[in-house]
Amino acid sequence: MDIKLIQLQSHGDERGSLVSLEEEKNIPFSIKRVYYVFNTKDKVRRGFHAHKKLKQLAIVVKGSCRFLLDDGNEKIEVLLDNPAQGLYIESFVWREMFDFSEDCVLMVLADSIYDETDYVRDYEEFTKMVKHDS
Ligand code: T46
Repeated sequence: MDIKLIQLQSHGDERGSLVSLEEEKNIPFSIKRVYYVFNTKDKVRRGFHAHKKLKQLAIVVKGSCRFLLDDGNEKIEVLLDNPAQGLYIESFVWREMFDFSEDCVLMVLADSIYDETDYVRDYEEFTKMVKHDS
């Protein structure tokens, strides 16, 4: 599986750093929704689903967390700990997020508004769908 980590240009000077996110420029889609996960409790694991259509870019703007990405053939863990780096997650990739630092703020840009029918929350169903697809 190809893990796409997008390097975002950080404009730094003596005042600090700034990262800009622009749709169809450094973000490879039109941004329809932004959400963020924070205040995560110790040892919590989130996600446990794939999306049928949704494409997203995950950026840890503070702290760190890990993603497990699984395309049905391969499972890869990715550490996100850099606010100038985005993890691109395409459709039909099972994801779990874990090892959140106490201060973690995980921001996600999405190419569509929230739609519960786009979620595949059953792992068996997910593996059948990706095997059927390939
Ligand atoms: C994903 C990973 C990385 C909304 O009402 N609107 C929204 O835009 C979202 C994302 C969620 N919700 C509601 C649905 C649930 O009642 O917020 C609650 C928590 O959502 P969920 O359990 O899906 O959260 P995670 O952290 O397991 O997954 C989220 C995204 O849902 C998902 O698309 O890829 O982050």
